[in-house]
Amino acid sequence: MALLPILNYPDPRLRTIAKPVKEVTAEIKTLIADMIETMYDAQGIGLAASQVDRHIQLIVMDLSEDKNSPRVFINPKVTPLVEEKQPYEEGCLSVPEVYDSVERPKKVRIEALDEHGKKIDEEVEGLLAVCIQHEMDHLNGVIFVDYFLNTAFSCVNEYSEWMFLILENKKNFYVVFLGKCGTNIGKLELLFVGTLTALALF
Ligand code: K1U
Ligand code: ZN
Repeated sequence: MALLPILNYPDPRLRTIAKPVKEVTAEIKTLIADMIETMYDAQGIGLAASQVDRHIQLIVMDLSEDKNSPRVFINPKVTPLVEEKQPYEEGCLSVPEVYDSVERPKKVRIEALDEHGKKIDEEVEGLLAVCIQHEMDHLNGVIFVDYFLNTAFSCVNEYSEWMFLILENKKNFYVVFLGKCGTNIGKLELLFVGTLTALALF
């Protein structure tokens, strides 16, 4: 078994949409074992293949106290069963040290295959419902910070010769000065995403 490097936000590879697994080959079985080891090593309760740069529909999870009951979800489909949403303080192994509340449907149905090709069809609530929705987001290129970082960009020529970003999340506004108007902002996107990460940590 091997520990796999986990991609960190804002790595653009985390935005890749995962493809279905066609067959559980020996290579996929090795990946499952490596992902479980990586999840335990990182002290996570779940891990999506996207986070280790494998863009296939594969999730591992272990919600047990003793960390001895790993579960595998292959080609998962998750359907909300109720409109009611519940907040949960989420973390993400791809966004170290950031925790924030995300509201998700309280009860969902999980349809998937396990590592033996056996069908999973469960109606779940609580941490399993939270975690499977978080991991499904990874397979779809969505990261939990997307739920609470709304951003706006503004260059206010009328009032100032300076370019600045107005960043807004659900708690605060931040103003980040970029430079004088008319200067090269070719790296704006990178700076923007990098700044968001820094501010998320703030
Ligand atoms: O997908 C990931 O990044 C793993 C993530 C799963 C997750 C945690 C909490 C809510 C939703 C999804 C983690 O495991 S982050 C680590 C973490 O938050 C945690 C670790 C141990 C116990 C409880 C939470
Ligand atoms: Zn995550």
